[in-house]
Amino acid sequence: PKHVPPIITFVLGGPGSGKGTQCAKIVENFGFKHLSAGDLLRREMVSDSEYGSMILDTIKQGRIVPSEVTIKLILREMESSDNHKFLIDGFPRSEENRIAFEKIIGAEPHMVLFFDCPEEEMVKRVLSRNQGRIDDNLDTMKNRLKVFEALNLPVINYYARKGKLYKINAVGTVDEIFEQVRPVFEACQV
Ligand code: UP5
Ligand code: MG
Repeated sequence: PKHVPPIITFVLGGPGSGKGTQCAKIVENFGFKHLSAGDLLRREMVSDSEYGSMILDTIKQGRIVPSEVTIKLILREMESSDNHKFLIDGFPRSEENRIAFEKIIGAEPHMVLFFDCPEEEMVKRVLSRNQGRIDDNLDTMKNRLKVFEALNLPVINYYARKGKLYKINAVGTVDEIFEQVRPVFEACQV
């Protein structure tokens, strides 16, 4: 029901750190609604949207789409969902994203997961994914890593200072990593 305040978990980590893969397992086990900001942008890009070409150019360069566009897509999904527990994957990517979102929602996330993965492992995963993503090439990947470090790490540090950050070692098999994620959700009473 709409009157229940949303429970929001942000899922952060570098490009190819395994956010999407782990979110699928969290959904299976803990019944959240998964919203990948990147997936929402890619879907908007191929729809007839006025933002289509801007999103394409931005993703190709590994840069960040303006907050108002991404937030609009996320809010649309939250409002049309009958779930009130949301995993927001790959957002906020910058302090500007974070501040804009928290202002609109009027609340902070309950917790923030951070998948910590070495760069060389992320590069290896992204370049071997082979799903036709326009940003899965070495040139764009270099930029995605730079943008992650410069703009997303400050968000991660912000939530660490607030005591909301759960850092997960993102190296290992999918199941090994999920065994670090599971207790975080088991301990959180929502
Ligand atoms: N894989 C997963 N786990 C593995 C493991 N434990 N061992 C070995 N392999 C593993 O995984 C990546 C690949 O690795 C897959 O092939 C997987 O099978 C394998 P995945 O789960 O997809 O990782 P994820 O972290 O989700 O990687 P993704 O590439 O989606 O991360 P990005 O953050 O780069 O991509 P996103 O889709 O979030 O954003 C794309 C672009 O959209 C951004 O660069 C930006 O331009 C734009 N964007 C915005 O502008 N604003 C936003 O808010 C969001 C996105
Ligand atoms: Mg993803």
